[in-house]
Amino acid sequence: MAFSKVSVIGLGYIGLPTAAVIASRGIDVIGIDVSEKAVDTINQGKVHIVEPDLDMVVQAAVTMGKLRASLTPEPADAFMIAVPTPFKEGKQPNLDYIQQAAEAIAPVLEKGNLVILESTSPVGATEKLAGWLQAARPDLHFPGQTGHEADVFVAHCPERVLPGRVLEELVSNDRIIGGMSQACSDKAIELYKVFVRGDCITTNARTAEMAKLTENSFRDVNIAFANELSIICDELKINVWELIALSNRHPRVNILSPGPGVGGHCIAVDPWFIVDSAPESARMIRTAREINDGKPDYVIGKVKAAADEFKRPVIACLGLAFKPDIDDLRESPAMDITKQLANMDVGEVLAVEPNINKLPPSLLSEGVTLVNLQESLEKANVLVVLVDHKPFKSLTIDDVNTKLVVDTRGLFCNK
Ligand code: SAJ
Repeated sequence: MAFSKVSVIGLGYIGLPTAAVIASRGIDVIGIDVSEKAVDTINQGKVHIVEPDLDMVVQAAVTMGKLRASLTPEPADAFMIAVPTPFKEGKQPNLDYIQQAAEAIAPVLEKGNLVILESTSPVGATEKLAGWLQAARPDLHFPGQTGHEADVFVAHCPERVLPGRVLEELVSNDRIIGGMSQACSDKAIELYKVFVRGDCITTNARTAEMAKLTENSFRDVNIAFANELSIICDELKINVWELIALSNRHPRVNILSPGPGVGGHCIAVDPWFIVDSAPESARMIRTAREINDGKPDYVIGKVKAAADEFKRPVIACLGLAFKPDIDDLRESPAMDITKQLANMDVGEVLAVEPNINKLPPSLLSEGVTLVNLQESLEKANVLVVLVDHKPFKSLTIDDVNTKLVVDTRGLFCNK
């Protein structure tokens, strides 16, 4: 086998599943992370992130002796970098984690190795990665974008999996393989073929970087269109959900769903990488971001207006996660809205989140109380639907007809 040992740098929600899936194909995998806690947890066969079935796959791989975690890089045939690329002040991409990963693996690199950048990255990041590796290892030859013979192969292969379906999509999704030369792409395909059932399509590194950003921007722009429509429809007293359902009957129209804003770690971040690279030209992409980022304040305005109808309003926020049927509260517009409502003292704020057992400190400190759905129905005057979790879908109009409802997800649109 061409790859007998693979190293995955960054054991987060992409790196850990990738490491475990490759290990399950019989390859020795060493995962590297800067968090001692993550390393210890994984070496015990456990997981520190929530993703369906991940615990089983990690436990099996560790028990078989195929997966192990460490703080220190060691030699391997291939290195896959899956570290975060957040943005810094001014919405500029922060590549520090990629640089640190490059500096960590550089001392153990050997001729013939493959280095893959999986992290979502601004255009040009893979070239920078090769530059950092080159600076640390002047004895080795790294590829330039033009692609000449190199000792180490470098490619960008962006992750594209959906949180909640990671293990399935890791295997079934098509992969974009952006080698810094054809030889780099060929080498990277060999590795992905080990576990990917989807097609592996080759391009250059810059196009691969832009493709990932484009996918998430496409979704952001389309959600912004739906969110803008929802505001226009409020003004014109039209039910936006009915409107979208009618428009989507057209064979070439497919409008997404409005909501309380866009959450998660990707769609609300990645478009800014395009804006940062082409600030003059990326006008629609920037506006879409602004529309989606403005939606929580718009929802808060509606809730305040509803609460004003009551002397001592009790407001129940249904859902805190960033999308349905997950427990991830980070970067969630529902969290933001709930927190702000409590902070503004609009009334007593209750939260219903069936996927968690206790509230995060940021809501506890604002005096928010976690209740179940039934209790919220008994106590609240104002009901704010923020996430369309499965348990909420069984609610009927009769359950809520004594309350004012701010429904950001269209839960009651057909009822
Ligand atoms: N949302 C809406 N209306 C919609 C669809 C989504 O308001 O019609 C909101 C959701 O409620 C959520 C946010 O958008 O707050 C994002 O959710 P999502 O399920 O659309 O996407 P993510 O962030 O979980 O994962 C995305 C995926 N990208 C695309 O679907 C183009 C995933 O494939 C990427 O791998 C991931 O980003 C990533 O890591 O970049």
